[in-house]
Amino acid sequence: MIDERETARAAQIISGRRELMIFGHHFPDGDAIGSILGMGLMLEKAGHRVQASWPEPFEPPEKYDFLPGRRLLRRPSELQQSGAVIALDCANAGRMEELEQVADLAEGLVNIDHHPDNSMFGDANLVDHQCAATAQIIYEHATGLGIRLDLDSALCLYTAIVTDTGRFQYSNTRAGTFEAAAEMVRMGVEPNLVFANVFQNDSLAYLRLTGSILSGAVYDDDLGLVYAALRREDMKRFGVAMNETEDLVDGLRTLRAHRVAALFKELPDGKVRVSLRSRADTDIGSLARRLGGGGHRVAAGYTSSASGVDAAVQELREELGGRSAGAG
Ligand SMILES: [Mn+2]
Repeated sequence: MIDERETARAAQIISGRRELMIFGHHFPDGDAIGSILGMGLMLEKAGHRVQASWPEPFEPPEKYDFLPGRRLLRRPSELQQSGAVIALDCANAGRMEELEQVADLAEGLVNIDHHPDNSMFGDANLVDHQCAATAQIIYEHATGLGIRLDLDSALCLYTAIVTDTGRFQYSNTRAGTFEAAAEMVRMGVEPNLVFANVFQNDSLAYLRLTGSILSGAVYDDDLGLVYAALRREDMKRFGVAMNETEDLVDGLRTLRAHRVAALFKELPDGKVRVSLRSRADTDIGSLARRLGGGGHRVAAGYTSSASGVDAAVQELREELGGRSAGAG
């Protein structure tokens, strides 16, 4: 729950400044992008000049090209320092990477997020981990923030909610999530249009990459761990970019009786990014935090300090094996 005084404090920071910068996290997902664009449009309508960004690599995933408000987006290097910053979907200031410096110098910092481990780094913190998506917090507190939803911003926020709830299937989906979505549909958002753009928009190369990665999946019965690896040579062989692989881990989650699904991605610099998903009874958020990452109870990630995919797999096995099922 968010205290009204907190919303009032955020409203004061926002209403006092014409210039606003809205930042999301490294490798933004649908919630980060939808929230940035949706809130950006609402603030623009309220008379603000908005610049929106996220850390490099600044490559908006193509599947979100249908969302309005992309004119608000700036590369980090094109930003002009001005006014206050609103950080969206960031559990801590470090998630903004190089933009954290810009936020430090800003005339006020508003933190809007739904991660349970949010560090409350803002001058005002609208943090509610009961909300399925950051976009839902924006929706619920719009009036208090002095902004209003219209069809364009509703399309962005709806897309954010759909992606962060796994199309209303994950354990974060509550009645309030449907209520927010229902209001957006009432305003004219077409669920099928979002589906077609976000979930029926893969390239043939991506489809083939998925097949190849899934056919290499391994299941560890003792740990209930299903995992697969995406190596740099796979990306090159299939011609798929890193920003297309956000949902690849979901292909592993349909396996019967698994506890944890993990996708190990070799990054361009050779480090290994681990995306984790779990069933509701296994808290992988705290596991990811122990390994230097973060996230939610059932969806989290970290960048492994182990060298190479095999070592990263071993590291995760030890973490899962060393702690009993359902710990945390
Ligand atoms: Mn989110």
